[in-house]
Amino acid sequence: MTDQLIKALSDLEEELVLKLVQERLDGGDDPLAILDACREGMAQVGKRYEDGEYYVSDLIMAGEIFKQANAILSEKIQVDTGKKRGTVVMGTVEGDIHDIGKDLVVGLLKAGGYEVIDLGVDVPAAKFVNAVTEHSASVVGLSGLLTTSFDAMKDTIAALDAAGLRPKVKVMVGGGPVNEQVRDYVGADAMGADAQAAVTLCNGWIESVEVA
Ligand code: B12
Repeated sequence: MTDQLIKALSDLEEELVLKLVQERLDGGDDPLAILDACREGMAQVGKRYEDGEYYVSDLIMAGEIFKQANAILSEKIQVDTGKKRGTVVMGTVEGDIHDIGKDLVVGLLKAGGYEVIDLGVDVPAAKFVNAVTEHSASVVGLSGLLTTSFDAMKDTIAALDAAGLRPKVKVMVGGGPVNEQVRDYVGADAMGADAQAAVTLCNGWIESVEVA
């Protein structure tokens, strides 16, 4: 069933993807496992684009299908409403408009009890700096899917440093091509391979605070 879902997304079979997602949910599958299959499908779309089989229009189509699947799944992901663990400023860095992965991270962080200031996509460094100051955030999450985004991540972290904020915030980075080498290059505290990793990192950094 998982393979079928991966293949359906990879083949851009919109109706079939949504039907399989619903069937798996109805069958009691973990929404996060279903999301993982969708993510794998997206990776295959990327590969087919790289191989010249798909065009940008197909990437757009894949993005639309993924967002619809995610909308169905997000409703089933339990939201922790009792605690406010801390504030995270999230965004996709300047020059990059990919937001599917960033939105998943935002969704899981909210579900995990974090207040998330979502700055959107193509976010200039100064906007991160202002948001951290305004919201007294303890964590900054930078998303980037393009290799050209690494320098934007580096510049954003440098801007936090120049504003005197770097000792006060933890910075995590993520997105398709981000790995430990990239983390080291941009000067982040940690990288996360998926949305759950973002929550695990924040849980490790922020002590849980009960909201009165
Ligand atoms: C869908 C898509 C698009 C859509 C985006 C729609 C949208 N609203 O986001 C559109 C059509 C707009 C698009 C445009 C482009 N794209 Co595009 N796109 C993709 C594709 C197929 C899927 C990306 C995706 O959504 N994946 C699914 C999500 C769930 O995965 P994810 O983003 O990696 O996120 C997960 C983790 O990485 C992690 N994570 C993400 N962020 C963060 C942050 C933190 C802090 C943490 C801890 C974790 C974390 O958690 C997420 C959930 O588990 C990828 C292929 C791929 N393999 O990724 C190409 C890809 C990223 N695109 C690519 C390219 C080249 C482009 C364009 C330049 C194409 C063009 N010629 O115009 C433009 C660039 C536009 C721009 N300036 O940004 C290349 C990048 C190559 C490179 N080396 O830089 C890829 C890799 C395709 C390829 N194989 O060539 N794209």
